[in-house]
Amino acid sequence: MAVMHNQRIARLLNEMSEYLEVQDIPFKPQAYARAAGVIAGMTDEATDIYDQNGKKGLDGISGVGRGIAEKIEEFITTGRIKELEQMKKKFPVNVSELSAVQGVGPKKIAVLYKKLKIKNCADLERAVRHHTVAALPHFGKKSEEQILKGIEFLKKGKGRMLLGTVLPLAQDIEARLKKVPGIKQVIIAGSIRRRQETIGDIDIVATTAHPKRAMDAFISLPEVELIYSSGATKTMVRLSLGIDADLRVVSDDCYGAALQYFTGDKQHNIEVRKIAIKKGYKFSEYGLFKGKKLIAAKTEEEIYQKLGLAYMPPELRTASGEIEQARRNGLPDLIPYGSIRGDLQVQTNWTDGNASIEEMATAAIKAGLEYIAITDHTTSLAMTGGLDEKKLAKQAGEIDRLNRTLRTKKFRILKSAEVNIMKDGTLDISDAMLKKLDLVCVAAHSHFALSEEDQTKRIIQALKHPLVNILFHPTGRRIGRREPYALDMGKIIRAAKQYGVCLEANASPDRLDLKDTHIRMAVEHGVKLVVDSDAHAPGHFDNLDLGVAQVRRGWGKRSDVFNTLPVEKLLVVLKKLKKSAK
Ligand code: DGT
Ligand code: CA
Ligand code: CA
Ligand code: ZN
Repeated sequence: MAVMHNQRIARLLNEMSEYLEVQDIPFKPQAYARAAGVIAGMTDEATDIYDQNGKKGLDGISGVGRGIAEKIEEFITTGRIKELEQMKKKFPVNVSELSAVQGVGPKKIAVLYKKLKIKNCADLERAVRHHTVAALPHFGKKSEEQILKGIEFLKKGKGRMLLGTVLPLAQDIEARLKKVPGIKQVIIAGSIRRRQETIGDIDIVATTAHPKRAMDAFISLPEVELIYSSGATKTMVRLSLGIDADLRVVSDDCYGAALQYFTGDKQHNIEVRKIAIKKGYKFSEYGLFKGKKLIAAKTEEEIYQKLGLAYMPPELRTASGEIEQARRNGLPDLIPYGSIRGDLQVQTNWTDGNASIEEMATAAIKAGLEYIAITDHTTSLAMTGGLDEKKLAKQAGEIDRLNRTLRTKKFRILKSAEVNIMKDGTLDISDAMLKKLDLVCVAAHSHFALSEEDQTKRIIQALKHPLVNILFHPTGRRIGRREPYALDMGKIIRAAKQYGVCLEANASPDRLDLKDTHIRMAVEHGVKLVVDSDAHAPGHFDNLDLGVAQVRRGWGKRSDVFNTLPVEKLLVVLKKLKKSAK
């Protein structure tokens, strides 16, 4: 069975939800959306559950009712959901494409189809440019402008997928190719190896004395949907995930050269080639040569060394100063993967997460963590059922109870909250209550349209608060969906330093907020970071390494990230940092 099955099922359930909502059917859409979230966040495969316990097993997943369990069974056994296909026939609209446009929801999609026969983004763009949309009910001139902006934003990111979506599949393919007899080395190169936040295609480098065997194994992968071309050194295919993959095969002697070449990025490679030429070498994917004489090809290390450069981790290869530092042996010792000890942003079913505090703690222990902070939303974020002070106090009682039972496991649940920052920079929870928490985290979730000056002032106002320890997802972007709000990051970073606040490197695949350049700025200014998964489901702790990757891309060391510390130490340094605030 293909990998990422949970993701595929979740995508389908989401589609069900969207089509039901467009038809204005009550309640069902929410149930499907919720089930999709549950399935996407599960650590067990739904297909395994079905194999072991049938429909009953699926029905037993909390958040999945009997009707939806039936649909999942239908999909697992037949590969389709009839009802969805019927709805698509009746309503031949690309709902997921249209609803990706900021400001376009199911109700509007229904109107757009009924009145203007709009079926997809291209139709919508044409209509908006002809100003035929503004006159429709629920629309106006302003929403036309917003839609156009949204479409342009989507076009910019077209064809690229989130690292977090592609990486698990790429790693799985890598593992399967490694087992093919005759293949010596296999590695994912390109933007994935550099852990870039979005991915254009998957580049795989393999070494073998039997290229044909490797190519045959590659094109026989169950995920291969289409073969563009297949030759002795290069095969290009399309995968069912909706992304292309290339396999290049070289002999084992030039593994390092090929790997360096196909890892990129292009700009880094251009700079490296310039250095090679200056030294009188020729450099290609087959090696570093002086005339016809081979100088280095087997490993990346020896190629860089012959060029007078220290080895550069792939995450740094962006032609932004790494080559100068490598020449001086001045590259930072990057934070290692797997070095996060505790996750400081975890939501539960007290608000918009889909599991209990206990279930999240159990999953965190399984993921090898030593502590988590429970950071449910607060009262002014009504759509998530944000907690007021009474509920926060009640939650604290529950955490105390769980901590007593977890003591033997040396695991600790910290009391915290994702306190909502109001428009004027104040918080929606009283100081008296905040004082009872182990740490206080803040975030903005609304008023994204403020001017850069006002937004910066507003956030700094929150950082000034004497009890605030961490600013969550500082720029509010959602990759491919929402631009960051306007913010003077230089000022935010200086304020974080001044007021003893840590900045979050949020590891959620579509946030990755802060981004690499901001992290580098923070690190340069000595501002401390934390890496959080922003978990809303037990499976989300797996995302922590995406945040570590982002910190590595921002030249961050282990010592720059506070939650690499054991919990007692973490609490001490957070306090100390706050005390040092001016
Ligand atoms: P992507 O796929 O858009 O996410 O980004 P990359 O970096 O994976 O780019 P891709 O797939 O076009 O090429 C993979 C690597 O191969 C790239 O990072 C550097 C190398 N490469 C590709 N084309 C060229 C080229 O024309 N010149 C040089 N020096 N390197 C190239
Ligand atoms: Ca690529
Ligand atoms: Ca490529
Ligand atoms: Zn948030």
